[in-house]
Amino acid sequence: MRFSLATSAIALTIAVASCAAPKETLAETTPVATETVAEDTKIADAKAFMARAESELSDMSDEASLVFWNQATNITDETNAAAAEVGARATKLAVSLANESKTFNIDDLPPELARKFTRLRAGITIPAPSTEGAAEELSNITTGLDAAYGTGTFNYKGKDLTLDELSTIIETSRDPEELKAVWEGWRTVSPAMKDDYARMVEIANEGARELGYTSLDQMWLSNYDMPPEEMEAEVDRLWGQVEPLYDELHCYARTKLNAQYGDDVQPKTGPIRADLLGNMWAQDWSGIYDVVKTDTPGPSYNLTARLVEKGYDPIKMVKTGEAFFTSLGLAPLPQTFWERSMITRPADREVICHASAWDLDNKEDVRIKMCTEVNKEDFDTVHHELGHNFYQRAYKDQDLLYKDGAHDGFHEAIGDFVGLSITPEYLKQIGLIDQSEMPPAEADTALLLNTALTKVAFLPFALTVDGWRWDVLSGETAPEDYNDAWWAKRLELQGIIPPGERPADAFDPGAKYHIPGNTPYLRYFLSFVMQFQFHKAACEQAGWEGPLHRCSIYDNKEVGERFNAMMEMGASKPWPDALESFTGTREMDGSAIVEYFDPLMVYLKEENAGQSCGWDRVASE
Ligand code: X8Z
Ligand code: ZN
Repeated sequence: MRFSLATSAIALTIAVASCAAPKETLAETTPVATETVAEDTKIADAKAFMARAESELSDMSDEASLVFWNQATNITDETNAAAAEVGARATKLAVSLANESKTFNIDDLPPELARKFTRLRAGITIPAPSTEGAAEELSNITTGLDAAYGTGTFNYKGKDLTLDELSTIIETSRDPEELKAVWEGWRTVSPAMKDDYARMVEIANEGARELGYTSLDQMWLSNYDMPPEEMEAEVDRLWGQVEPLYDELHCYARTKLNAQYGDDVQPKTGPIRADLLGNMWAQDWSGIYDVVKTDTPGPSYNLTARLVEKGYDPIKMVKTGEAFFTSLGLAPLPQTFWERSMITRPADREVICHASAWDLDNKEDVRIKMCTEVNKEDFDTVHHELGHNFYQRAYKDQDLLYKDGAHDGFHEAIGDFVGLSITPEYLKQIGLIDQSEMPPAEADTALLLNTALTKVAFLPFALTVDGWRWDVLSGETAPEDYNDAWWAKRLELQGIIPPGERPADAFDPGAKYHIPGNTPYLRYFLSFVMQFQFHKAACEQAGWEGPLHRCSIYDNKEVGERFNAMMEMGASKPWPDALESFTGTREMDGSAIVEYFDPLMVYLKEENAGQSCGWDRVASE
């Protein structure tokens, strides 16, 4: 139904997830005998309404998906206008159906049907109110924000550089002046978005209120089969489990950066300078592996170099990703995937390069859109995106409103879970490294550090993005405080600061795709926790007894079967049911990621001994 990474115009995202209502509203009611006929009529009416709603939404989705695809893979005034037009119609349809659905009392319906009603009401990512012109204004804004991000460039040393080019500098340069210039440069793209963003928040909140939510953040948080406040408490609980790991990594990285750059650039104490972490948003620190690497021996090969040496091109990377999924017993991707996907950046037009996976017809027209380069990061991203496509394919026979992840974190976790099986043993099996290059056990710390720079460093970033956004959507943060609130969250959760004073008109959140693109971000936090839970469960199913980071489920059909059974459920059942079917537990749990990194944790604690770890979580003025 929706795209796994919804581009902004997809206000259509009707199907996104689960119950807005507290659980008891879903409880089965036993009709009293005398009321049976009336009850039966009510249920029959509700069924008829839902059948019509799903059919209309399906037609709209087919039409809109193609228009959005055409815009994302060829940004022009015409494709923007077409996307804005269909986006407005899609929002109107979704909102009017959600409002119409209120004439039915969910308490009167059997659970299977009730679930569809709650999904219909809570699942619109950016709702408009039914006021004349509101959906059009909203859709123009979201399309414009998306395009502004997608076409953004910064002129550095006389050349207009795209985000990929600027990102490469952030990853590879070790000159703090250059890093600062490029980091600040990319953030010149977003001040122009700020007023539109504030207006969008206003309209979308009116939309959320009309649908019965106090504000849009509450509506987003209503998609997890529990009341929003319980879900927020769940997030806090999970963060509590993994935060100690992040704190040690932060401390360790800061020491190494201090050794690299000196006290003037990166002091030994306090927060870390955001532009030194090897990534435009400091969300993935693996770019500075060479700066922070352990004193212990690491693997002798470098996966990026190895992919290049072995003659991989972007298509071969995607084929290799597909082969992993088929090794689990899943059917290969359809021929149309190869004909219709955008796998590299086209030279002749502007596109939205941020990777995404699409399902154009809710049946088999699955595609990815990536500007793939031959490196380790994109090898991982290929698996991530294919995870979305294989999930979409697995639930294609569900009813429209159940064609979705069990919750959005599941959708994000599928491909990454598979990616955790890209172990040295697996690389050997597919011929990327030789037996002689298999890293010995003593290389584990280095291997784990490399993975932690991607997986652990990310966790507080994900919380920053939606922590900031929830406060914006709830009205707690006013437009004039957008940027300060952003940096307050960055400091509190990630322990990072900008490389210099931020200009008065800065709108730094807008320089991250998912803000102008309106993709909720909590999903990635959940995914980064749950993918380790999936991995641990799968390794147990496979009878693996060694350390988790050495386990690969490649070629394991038994695991594949159980995995597919979970995926086939789509969103048809509350997510704990899906989780239980694959892992045997009904709770999200950070203990698997903690166990995975345990040997690294021991090392980091030793290395950090004597350092004054941590930072003041609130800025001192
Ligand atoms: O946006 C993505 C995917 C598409 S759903 C490439 N990710 C987040 C990001 O890039 O910020 C994957 C990890 C986090
Ligand atoms: Zn994704």
